[in-house]
Amino acid sequence: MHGALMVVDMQNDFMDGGALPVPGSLGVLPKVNEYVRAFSGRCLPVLFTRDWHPPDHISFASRGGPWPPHCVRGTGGAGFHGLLDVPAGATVISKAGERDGEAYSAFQGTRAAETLRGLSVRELYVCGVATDYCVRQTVNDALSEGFLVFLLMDAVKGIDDEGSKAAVDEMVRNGAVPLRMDGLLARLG
Ligand code: VGL
Ligand code: ZN
Repeated sequence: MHGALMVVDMQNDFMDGGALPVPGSLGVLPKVNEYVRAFSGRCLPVLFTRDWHPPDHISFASRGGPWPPHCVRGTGGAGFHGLLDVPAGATVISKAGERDGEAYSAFQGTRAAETLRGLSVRELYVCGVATDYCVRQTVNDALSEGFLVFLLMDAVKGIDDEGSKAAVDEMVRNGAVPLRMDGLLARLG
């Protein structure tokens, strides 16, 4: 199985109580950890993405953007949640580090596609936050890059419920396959 897990933006600022909280994000954290263990326990690659903004990022309200300041590189808010299982040897993909550009997708301005191809990955399993922003754009770009993409429905959470439903519909229309833990375990064998 040439599959890899991509865990999107499980950072303090996106967790309940953070600067830009995804409501219910802490509720999916245990399931995210289960997926991490399912992959790392089988020596399959696990990649963690992180929003990694400069202090004056264009997406911040101070610059006319839609968001409060969040995930400023090097700050505690940008760190992975303390309960997130990050195995030794996992790959970290930092994104949206340019002052004047937004990048919701883990494939935008990063070496994610090259890294995955270098690992002979053909199937990408995606979980994390936020369904309606970074998960959505990451999945759509992964499909465009030619990966077979599975959306891990029991381990994603969005900022807005309606927006997240629309995002899931869009990802599935684009070719993403919705999957849950039982479906993954069946595929892993
Ligand atoms: C995200 C809003 C702003 C995300 C990142 O990770 O989905 N959302 N920056
Ligand atoms: Zn951001």
